Amino acid sequence: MSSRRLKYLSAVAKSVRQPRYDRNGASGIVHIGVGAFHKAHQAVYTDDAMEKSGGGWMITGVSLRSPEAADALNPQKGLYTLLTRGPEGTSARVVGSIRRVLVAPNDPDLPLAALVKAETKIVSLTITEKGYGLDPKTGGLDRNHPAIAADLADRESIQSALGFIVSALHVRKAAGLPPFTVLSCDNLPSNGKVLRRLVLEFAAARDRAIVSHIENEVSFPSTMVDRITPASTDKTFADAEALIGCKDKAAVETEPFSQWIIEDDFVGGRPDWEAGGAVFVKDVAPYEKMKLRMLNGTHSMLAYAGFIAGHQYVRDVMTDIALARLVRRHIEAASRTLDPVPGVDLARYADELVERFANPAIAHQTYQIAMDGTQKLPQRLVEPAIIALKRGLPLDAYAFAVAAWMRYVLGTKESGEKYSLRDPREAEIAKLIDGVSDAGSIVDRLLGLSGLFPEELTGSEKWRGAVKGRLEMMLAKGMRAAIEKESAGQ
Ligand code: CS2
Repeated sequence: MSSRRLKYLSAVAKSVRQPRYDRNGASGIVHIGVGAFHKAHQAVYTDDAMEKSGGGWMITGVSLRSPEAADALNPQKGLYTLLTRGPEGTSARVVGSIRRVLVAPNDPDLPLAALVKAETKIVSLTITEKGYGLDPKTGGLDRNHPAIAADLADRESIQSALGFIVSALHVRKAAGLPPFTVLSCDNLPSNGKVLRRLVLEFAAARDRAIVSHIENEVSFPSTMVDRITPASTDKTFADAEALIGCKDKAAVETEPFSQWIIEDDFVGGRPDWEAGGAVFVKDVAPYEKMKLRMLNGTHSMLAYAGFIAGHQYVRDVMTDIALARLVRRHIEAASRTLDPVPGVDLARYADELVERFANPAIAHQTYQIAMDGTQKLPQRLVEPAIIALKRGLPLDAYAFAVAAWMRYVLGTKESGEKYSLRDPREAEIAKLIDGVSDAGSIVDRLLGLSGLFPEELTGSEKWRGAVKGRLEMMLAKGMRAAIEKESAGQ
């Protein structure tokens, strides 16, 4: 194909949905972490909001590390294609809500300048679990987090998301400008409350004068975000070009389902995100727990077991009859740890999850989901396992999932091929299990990984035995046999 690169809407095929609102208006949002998920989720809701109710909410993106998003989006004036892939085919639309992306390591003054502009009303984040610097042991700030440690050691340094937020709030206050709302869009429980706590602790350590201002004037609504979004591939770019008629190096692909539940607590106003289907509630917690335990917990289980069993994609897992049965079991076990979720029929939600995982048009890698396990396990598997233990519910689903994680962190496939865990605690884990090969010792050592498994679990013989038995099977007979055995027990 010899089409031109996406830059002007005039070059986009007329049949493709594209923004008609004024893209030159104010940028009410600064978003930190412009990855595929943001482009398939919040940016789309914002596109819908501006389409329906007008502008002023253009997004200025900030990348804390990689220039990749800026390199793809900036030459396209922020425009990109969203491909929605369902069993019935792929559709495309061009999203216009992102104006440009600033790369913090190139010049931290630029993101800071965007954050302190009067027109900035919301600072939102998708920086993944590990970006927050949450110490799992204390629930407070991890002062060894590299970017946070750098920012705390030197007041001139701004490397972490917390550093940008606190510095910007300080400058705004000094200039007599109102603060902004800080909106976490990551898969952490009570993400707004956690972020508030971390911001306050960071501010107390670096800039005490700003603490009471943050306490009294800044809001941190919690949100539940959901849309399965695999990393873009060459096929994403090729399909986008075929559908819109321009080359697009920033295209993303996603599933038809999308959900966003938000606490309505915005200090400087917000876009009409309801236009895209966002739901505003008083308390997001029940929805977050539902999603983290039923969707993400099952995702983690199927990613570890599936990866070791040789499944590259989630959709392959779902055609493996025995493993698909364990997916069902996990979803149902997780649902039994929940209190009622207002307006949600959990049985229907469970059916929908199975359908979403099985979507044959989405190539979602098990290896992608497997990354950062130490950051994901607490809210996805550990919390519901503790509830199950307390309530006398079966532990099988969680014990199998955690055993699969323990098998995964050995870092070697059954063929002997090595892989990287892509986990911030990878080196620590390798050291911890160095030289041990029997299931009992591996379980003991990994259960002792600081901060990950609380006393309720490490002190339970029942839990330890349930995990050990499964890991033993995985090591002695292989993951396939372990899956078959587990599934036959159902
Ligand atoms: C996945 C999530 O990579 C992962 O850990 O479980 O990214 C999942 O796809 C999203 O939370 C779905 O909303």
